[in-house]
Amino acid sequence: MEQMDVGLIGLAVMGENLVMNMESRGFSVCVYNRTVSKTETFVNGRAAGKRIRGAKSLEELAAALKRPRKIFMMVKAGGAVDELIGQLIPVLEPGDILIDAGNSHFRDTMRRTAVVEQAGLLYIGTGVSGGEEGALKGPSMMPGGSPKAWETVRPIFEAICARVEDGAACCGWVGENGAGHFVKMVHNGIEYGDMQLICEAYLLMRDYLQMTPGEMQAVFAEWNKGELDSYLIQITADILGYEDTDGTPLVDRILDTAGQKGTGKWTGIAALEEGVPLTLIGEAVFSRCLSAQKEEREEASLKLKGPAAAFTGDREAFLKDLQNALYASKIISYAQGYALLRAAGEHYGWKLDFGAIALMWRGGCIIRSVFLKKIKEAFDEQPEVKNLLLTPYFGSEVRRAQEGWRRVCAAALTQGIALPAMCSGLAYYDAYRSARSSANLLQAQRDYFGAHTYERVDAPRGQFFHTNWTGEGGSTSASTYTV
Ligand code: NBP
Repeated sequence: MEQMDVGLIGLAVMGENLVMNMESRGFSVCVYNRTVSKTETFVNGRAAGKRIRGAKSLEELAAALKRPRKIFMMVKAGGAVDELIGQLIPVLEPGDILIDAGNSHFRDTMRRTAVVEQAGLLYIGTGVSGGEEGALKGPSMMPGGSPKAWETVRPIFEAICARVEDGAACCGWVGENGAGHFVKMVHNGIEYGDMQLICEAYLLMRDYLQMTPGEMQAVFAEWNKGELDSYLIQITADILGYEDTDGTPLVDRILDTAGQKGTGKWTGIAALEEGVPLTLIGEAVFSRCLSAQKEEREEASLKLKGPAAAFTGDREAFLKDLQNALYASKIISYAQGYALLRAAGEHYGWKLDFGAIALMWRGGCIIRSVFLKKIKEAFDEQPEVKNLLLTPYFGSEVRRAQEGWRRVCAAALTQGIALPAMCSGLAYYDAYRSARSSANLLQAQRDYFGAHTYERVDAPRGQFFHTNWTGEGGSTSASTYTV
């Protein structure tokens, strides 16, 4: 019987579509699913007549594949992946390659890479973004893991991934062990930020400018022609124009409680661990949490009063300001996300290519946008730049957009409309560009109550002082360290 090019385990929405994608690019695929009836349904239905064969057991799957075997695992993230790895190692041979294409946590991927390599096999943990459609037509892919595996599987990844207008592949080797899944995690965090920013613009249009969904649709469609041109702005316009069965806007019927599956939270936790201010994405995650407290918010809305928002003035001018506020905040979000990537790269020893990562996100994935082309250019010009805001292009773009951004945040604050992401983005911008912060007072407070010591502006860095502030403390100080 013909030996198949690739194996894939997990025939849910992502797995099925990835198989169809691989087959359409010329690869024969042997598939396995824990619930065997799903394999049969797929092989005899959607996959009928294609170079796709079903296996009823992992042994049968292993026997059907060309050496070295290349097996994608597209199963629920978490324990299922460990369970599968445990079952696969005994039926595979040295040099075979296991590819986890689910949304695994990068630390799990680091651990699994070591386990699989110890068994003589090679491991890849790859981010895959683009949902069902991306999996079928070409997702953005972010592979990391055992470097030796990359050249073998590269032709498959490059054949099935998304491509941008000039033909460049939205896929590239990210780095060792968990690097691919880390980059995918940050991608998802950035997605949370982008979505929250769009929702804040929508909130101002709805509650302050009193615009109808139809009017908002036209604005988003217009914004999609300029620097905000992106998949998420485009689907927002589509959503605002979508009518329910009775002809009224469906968006008004949807309950305002957000769900989340954890990757935004993981990004926030990683930022806290690395000590990187990822304030905007953090606010996006917390906004989802607050939205989910629907009943409590309803009670609070009756008890806690604020100003009644009322817009007077030039609506077109305000909408222009809002466009600038969204754009500038988005720059902050990406600057913070990339700062997290930089810190993690240094911490874990990954040599991350930030321009290449921007290219991976340019097509196929949920955050795809014209904007990422500019990010790629900025990092290609200055790969070592510490922060995207310090590049000439983005520095001048934020300077250009900031007046409108400030007016929007000021209006929201005085009118009592919550814009946590846009306002925290602005606070970050102002704090980041401050040569002198308020932390001199903070250090004094720490030294006052805990003898934590401080450095002086008139002494060399690294020399620490303690003051007996009350005259009652001693001269003994705590040890000085930062975690
Ligand atoms: P799900 O995340 O819903 O996973 C379902 C699949 O996992 C089924 O094939 C199921 O087999 C299999 N599975 C489970 Br559950 N436990 C298993 C176990 N112990 N051993 C073997 N197989 C097991 O599917 P999905 O939405 O297609 O997502 C797959 C992966 O891709 C996930 O990690 C997800 O986070 C990620 N992802 C999803 C999207 C998306 O848009 N959905 C986008 C990007 C990435 P069964 O049929 O026997 O129950």
